[in-house]
Formats: sequence, C-alpha cells, structure tokens
Amino acid sequence: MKLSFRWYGESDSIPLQYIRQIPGMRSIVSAVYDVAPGEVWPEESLARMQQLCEENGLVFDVVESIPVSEDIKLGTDKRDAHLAAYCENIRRCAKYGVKCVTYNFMPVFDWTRTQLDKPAADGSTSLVMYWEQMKGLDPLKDDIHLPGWDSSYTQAEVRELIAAYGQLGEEGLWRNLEYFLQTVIPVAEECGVQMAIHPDDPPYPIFGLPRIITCEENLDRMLHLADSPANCLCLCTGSLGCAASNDVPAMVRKYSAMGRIAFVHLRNVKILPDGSFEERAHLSGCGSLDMYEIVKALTETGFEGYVRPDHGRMIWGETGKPGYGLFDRALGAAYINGLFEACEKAAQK
Ligand code: DNO
Repeated sequence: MKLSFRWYGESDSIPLQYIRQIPGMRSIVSAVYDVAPGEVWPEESLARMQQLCEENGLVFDVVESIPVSEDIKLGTDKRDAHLAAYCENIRRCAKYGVKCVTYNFMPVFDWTRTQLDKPAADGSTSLVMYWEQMKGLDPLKDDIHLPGWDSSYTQAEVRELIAAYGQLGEEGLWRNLEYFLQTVIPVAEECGVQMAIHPDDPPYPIFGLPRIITCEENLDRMLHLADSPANCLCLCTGSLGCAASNDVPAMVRKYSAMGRIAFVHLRNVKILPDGSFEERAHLSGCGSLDMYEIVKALTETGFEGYVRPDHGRMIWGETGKPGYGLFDRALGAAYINGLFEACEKAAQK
C-alpha cells in the first residue's frame, strides 16, 4: 500500500513539513480548489502542487476530487461541455504525475452530518449524524444549513436541484453515471489514471435525493458499467460502514481481489441503536468497524493502491477544518502502519 494524507494546498493550516514527519508517509492527496466544477484547472496550479510536494520529499499523485458538476449528474444541455473540461482535467493531472482521481456522484450534497464538533466523554470532538437532529427538516420548506453544506447555493437553488433530482430518480442517475463513465474512462485509460468513485456518505437517501453508490449490489452494477481497470472504487470504510447492512471487510476483500480498489479511506464509525452514527478514533475498539479485518483483507489480496487515514477527531486542543486536523489523522496513520506491518508479516510466515 501507499500511505497518503489529504492536504488542502497552501491555504491548509497544516504544513507539508509536518506531514512528511509522519512515519511511512508517501503521497499527498489534493486538488485545485478555486475552480468551479465544469471548468478547466490551470496547469500552473498542478505544477506548483507537484513542486511543493517534491520539495518536501512527498509525491503528489492522488487527486481528491475532480468534482462532477450537477449538470453532468442531471444530464442537462451543459453536460457535454462540462465533460470535455473533466477529460481535459484528467489529462492535465496525469501530465503532472497523478495516478488516481477521486470523485463522487452524490446529488447536491457531499457528506451529510448534523454536527461537526460533538464532544465525547474524553473531551475530543468529532463529526456526527443524529436522526434526532435531522427529524422534521424539510429542505423544500425550511431554510436548512447543515454544517459542511456548499454555501454557494441559495435556498431557492437547493429547492430547484432537489426537484430536478426528484424527477430524474435513481434510474435516471444511473443512466447519467453510465454516460459519464463512457466518456471519462477511455481518457483515464489513455493517460494511465485510475478513476476512484467515493461511496455516498451516508449510503442511503437523505431528503429523498437518490443515492446509488451505497451497497454491494450497486457497487457491482457501477463497476460493470465500464469493465475497465481504470474504473475503480475509492473504498471509504466510514461511509459504507455507517449502514449496518454493509459487511465492509467482505466488500474490501471482494473488490480488492478483483483489482478494482484504487484508493482506501480508512476510518471508524460507531453506529447507534437508532441508525445515527458518530465518527470515532481509528482503533477497532472505538467504533463498529473491525479495522484489523479490513487491513487483513487488503494484504491478503495483494493490495498495492493508495490508503489514507480519513477524518480524525479534534484532540489536544487543535482547531481547524473539521475531520482534517493533524493530530488524530497522524495517530490514525501510525495505527494503519501497525496493522499493515502485522498483517504483511503474518502473511509471509
Ligand atoms: C469527506 C470526503 C469526501 C470526498 C468526496 C470525494 O471528507 O471523504 O468529501 O472527498 O466525496 O469526491
């Protein structure tokens, strides 16, 4: 595996000089953040990222994400122009050394949480999704601002989008995903890039919006839409793992054996009795996921892709971007290193 760390570029409060001090750290996961979805990324931004990483003994070879515009997901008349820009972005990323591009196909909102700083008994804080806080919220009627939602949409735009996705429905979204893959995967193949789709987080519909990258049956369907080694998963354990019906270690074993996992986000979640969930420390004992079984599944199937510690808690008084502080993600990386070393050595015996 190749150990990586997400970095938000020069505006990130965590310096690359600190990231390189995490034992075993190899790759930087980043993106160009100041260009709207559907537009082309300036080459200078990619060149600068590559150079900054190199200066710090790190490799910039994973992009998270090239965002898919709502026009592509909805299949509007702007779709083909946005897809042309998307393909150009893949080519440009490849030119500057990128080997893996992450994206998601979630309508309107990326991850959904109801609180980003929920204190735990030990004084750490983390991201949570409590049904109790979701109950009664109706984005078609209420002025909702859940934490982390894209604030560039007005409430009226959100309503329009939700209505458009309601009309499109799940099967419509599948058709548009297929169109996207048929356009983008041949370009990725040509440039030696693996496209890695991130699962929906959480993996069930929120506010009636269709969500399709959610479970084994749907991951099978997605991979089958373009049967190419360039059409891969970004297997996020914490996203798939907040539905108790997903057997995450079994899914990891299956898709890794098929060579269809390009990137793994490792983190733990605790599912609560009513289906709500809390992000927890990476350690298996802290949440609902067996991180040892997940890493064992990767090593036993010869996984050679990218891994990163995902969302960390805020600990030791650190402040910063929720989920993306240094301290707890570094603890996560150290734990991940330990699990891999133990599993690899056990497999050699
Ligand atoms: C959350 C991340 C996601 C992920 C995108 C990929 O912290 O895991 O926002 O980057 O869904 O497109």
